Amino acid sequence: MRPETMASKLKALNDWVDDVARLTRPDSIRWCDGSDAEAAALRAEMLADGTLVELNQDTHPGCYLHRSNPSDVARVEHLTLVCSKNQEDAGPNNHWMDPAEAHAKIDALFDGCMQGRTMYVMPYCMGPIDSPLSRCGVEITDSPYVVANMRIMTRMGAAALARIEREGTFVKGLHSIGELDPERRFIMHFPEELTIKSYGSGYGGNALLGKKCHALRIGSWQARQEGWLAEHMLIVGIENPQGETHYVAAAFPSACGKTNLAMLIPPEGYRKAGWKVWTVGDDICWMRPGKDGRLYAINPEAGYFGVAPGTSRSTNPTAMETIAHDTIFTNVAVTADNQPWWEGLPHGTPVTDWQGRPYDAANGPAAHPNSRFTVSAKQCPSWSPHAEDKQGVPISAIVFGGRRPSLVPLVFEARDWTHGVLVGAAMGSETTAAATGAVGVLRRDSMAMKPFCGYNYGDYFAHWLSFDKPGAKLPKIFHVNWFRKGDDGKFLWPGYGENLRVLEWIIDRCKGAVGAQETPIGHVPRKDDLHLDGLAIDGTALDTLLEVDPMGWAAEVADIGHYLDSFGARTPEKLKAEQRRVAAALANAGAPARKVAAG
Ligand code: OXD
Ligand code: MN
Repeated sequence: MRPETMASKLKALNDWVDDVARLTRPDSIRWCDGSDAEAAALRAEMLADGTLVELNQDTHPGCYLHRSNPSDVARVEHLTLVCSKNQEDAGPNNHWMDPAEAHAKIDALFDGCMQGRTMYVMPYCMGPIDSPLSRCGVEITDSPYVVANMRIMTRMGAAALARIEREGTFVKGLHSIGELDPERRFIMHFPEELTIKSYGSGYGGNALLGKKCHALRIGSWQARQEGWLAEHMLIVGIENPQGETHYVAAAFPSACGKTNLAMLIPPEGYRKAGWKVWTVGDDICWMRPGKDGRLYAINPEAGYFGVAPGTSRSTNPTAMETIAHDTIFTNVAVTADNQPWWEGLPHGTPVTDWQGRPYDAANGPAAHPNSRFTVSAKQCPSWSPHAEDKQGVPISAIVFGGRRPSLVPLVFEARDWTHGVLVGAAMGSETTAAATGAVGVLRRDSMAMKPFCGYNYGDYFAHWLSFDKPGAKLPKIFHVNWFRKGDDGKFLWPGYGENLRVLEWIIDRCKGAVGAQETPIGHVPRKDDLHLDGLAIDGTALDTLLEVDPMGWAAEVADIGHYLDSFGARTPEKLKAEQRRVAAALANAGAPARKVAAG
């Protein structure tokens, strides 16, 4: 750690740290250098005060458990604000407060809040340290748990500080756990000031400010100004037996399987044939057009903050290997011999639940449904050798998807970029435990960015459309649905590793090597277009998975029209025209035309 007296060479950074210290009045200030010695010292302090609990070091070397305050286990969308000068710029997709009012409100909470605490100053870089696509920030926090997580999730410390000092600019993030009181909690973003202020929560998405707050909300705002895209997407490389790797970026809402897809294990037949899967990122993707007109992507993160429940040797063996050592677990249960445990693990019995109580099924699940692991990406056996490439990896296909129990086919391809933007904008999904509130409710979640787009969705759609310009060689756009259910309520598609069959069709479509059926909603594979050998799936399930119901879709597309209208004049006319084109195509296909409100 830098001694307390040692500050940065950058005056703007020193001045800000001084201002924050004057406001929050910590007992001491520590500048984090990201070193192993610093991490070990912090860990010892957290073990001593109970912030971390040691797990079984024989079975899980270097693994620790953190139990959060039970009222602080997920993102809080209703307390997350975008404080742009003009409310319209934040849009109806964001909660908004006037910046002056917001600063006053949250600074009153920060006033004196670090008394008796240490204030940590963490310079970090989102993306490979030498990449022109990366962006830096500094987070100030009073939580050592946040420091330990940020060290895994970002390039945190001396190298980031050196880049910040060279560039002279950085995103300012101020965080305090405050009293962990849900009544005194705000996650505020001031995009025009490149500033984040977060008070009252220690939960990942609210407190690790490099992740959702910087890499998505502020990042999306910067991306629009600078001509790139900051997206809630995994990035995966699919290598075929000929040794050719295609990179796919895929947007799914939180807790809908991004980590599983990013770490997919090919089905046995594919493995034997020589298919490999390479993980570049599991949650966030920054993409920018390269000189050749293609989109190039980096993963701004350096680790995974993944959902534990449901992760097992059968669903995600790669993740299980990744988290077998040097991992921070948050809100999982533990077994009698002190191993981490969560629902979905076939072995082991929980004896202590996520709140540290003796496990009793009457209290609900042993592990919190949004319990997490934080682990370095470097521990992932499928970590791509190109994950650190400073120019990023070229994207062949963009995939959108959500939890749709009915209507939406297993996969379809948009006919062009504009249609693809409509498909992304129209995305819907059932809500999950990653945010507080009801679970399993269908809501529109355009590009899986509903909780993360730092500006008006109408402007965001226009920004997406703007990439279609002369010379652009844009990826093809697809939509997938792994979550379609049959009448018995069971999933029709096996998912997990078998999803490679769908990715193969997607990649072959990009290469023009496979057929499809043209439908009003886009190109859908016929049964024979998918490689299904070795897969036990019955013909009727497949028929349902690949069917397009014009009546059902007419209602869906009419609803999409209303949704686009809800962003008023900011929704680009081109997107509305595209919605009308699809509605007309459905009407021609035999569905009764439905009236769409004029916008
Ligand atoms: C996450 C989320 O933690 O989307 O990645 O909530
Ligand atoms: Mn996410």
